[in-house]
Amino acid sequence: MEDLELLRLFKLEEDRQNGGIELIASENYPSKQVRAASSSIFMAKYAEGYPGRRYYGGCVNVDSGENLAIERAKKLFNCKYANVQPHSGSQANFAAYHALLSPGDKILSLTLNDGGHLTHGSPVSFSSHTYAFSFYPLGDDGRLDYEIIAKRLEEENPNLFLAGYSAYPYDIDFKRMRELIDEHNAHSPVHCYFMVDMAHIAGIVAAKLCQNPCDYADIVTSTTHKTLRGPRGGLILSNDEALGKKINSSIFPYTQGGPLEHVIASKAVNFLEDLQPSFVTYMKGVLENTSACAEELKKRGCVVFGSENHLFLLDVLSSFSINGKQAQERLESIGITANKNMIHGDTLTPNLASGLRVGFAAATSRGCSKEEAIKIAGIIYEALKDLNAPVEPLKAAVGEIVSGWKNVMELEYLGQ
Ligand code: DSN
Repeated sequence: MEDLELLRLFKLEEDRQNGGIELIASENYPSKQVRAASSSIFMAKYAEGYPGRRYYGGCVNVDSGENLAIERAKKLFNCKYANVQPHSGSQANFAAYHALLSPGDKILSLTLNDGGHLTHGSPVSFSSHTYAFSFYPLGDDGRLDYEIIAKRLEEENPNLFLAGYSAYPYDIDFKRMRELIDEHNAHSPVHCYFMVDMAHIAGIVAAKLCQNPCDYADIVTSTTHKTLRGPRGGLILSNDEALGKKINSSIFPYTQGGPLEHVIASKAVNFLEDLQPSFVTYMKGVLENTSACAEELKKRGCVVFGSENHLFLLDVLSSFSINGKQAQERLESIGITANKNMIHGDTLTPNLASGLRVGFAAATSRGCSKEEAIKIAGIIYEALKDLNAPVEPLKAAVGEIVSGWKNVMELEYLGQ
């Protein structure tokens, strides 16, 4: 028997994804091979524990699958330890905090309105209930200010310094951060660990197009579905193998039960994909498209933050006298998906926000070219400059662009 209700929803979602331009910076499309692994027979296996040390029999094949994922992750990020079991980035962060800290310990993270994540100390997340968060702001120009970070380290004496962000459109100098923390630790009464949540930029790191935080941080967490182009899931990396043991027990048995071995197999396929030279070409395309779209909007007089990575923030309040919610809804009405976002110094609430976050990881996976990224900037500009202008010509322009793109269900493994 087929579940017709769900099949209908899957088809509608396929049509929605194929018919529109996806610019949400955290989204992407996995290849057919990545999707196939995540619906493989590994789904039917319980495997609490780690390869060679399971609480169940019959784990011989999933052990090999998980070992493949671990070894490929270590190679991709040039590190000594990898845990591929976290179900999500939030669970990876939860386990990383637990491996390094005790409840009540202090974490210094980026001011949330400047682009942090819920698990980086939001009042509505477990993180702020378990640990004592204090924050460092961005500088006046909306960029990380390493002098401010040094000053906040001295003021707070945290147990953990956290870098890595959800809406930061510039390069990050992890090496400089390591130096600041080492200088601080040389005289501080409290040892400060360095953690990086690289979920957004993991693909750029994998392609070696920016600094690798694994070279500098004690612990690095990530998701696997954003710029990496893998299945939804989490990942923890380190170069400290002793710390690796603590991370393992923080994931299982502390926060998770049975690992999702089918998703882990899918991560393994994706890591191999990301080790191919074609992934570097893809990631260069993402960076080029993001920057081409941002530059075109700037040429038209818009206020734009970035783009030095896979995303930029468009200040829609200054550029068009509208808020981020209005911009998001207007673009959705013509087939472009992006999300409202706070910008540095925002005067609006998070539900409205002054900015729009725009990224090209997903569109580039479907074949978006630099010329098309520039055309997309033009469509965004026309759509937002007059919210009452008819949608039909804009929808038609979106339709024309995506008609030449790959089908989201037919994307091939990047090694082919
Ligand atoms: N929800 C993700 C994002 O959109 O950036 C972060 O986890």
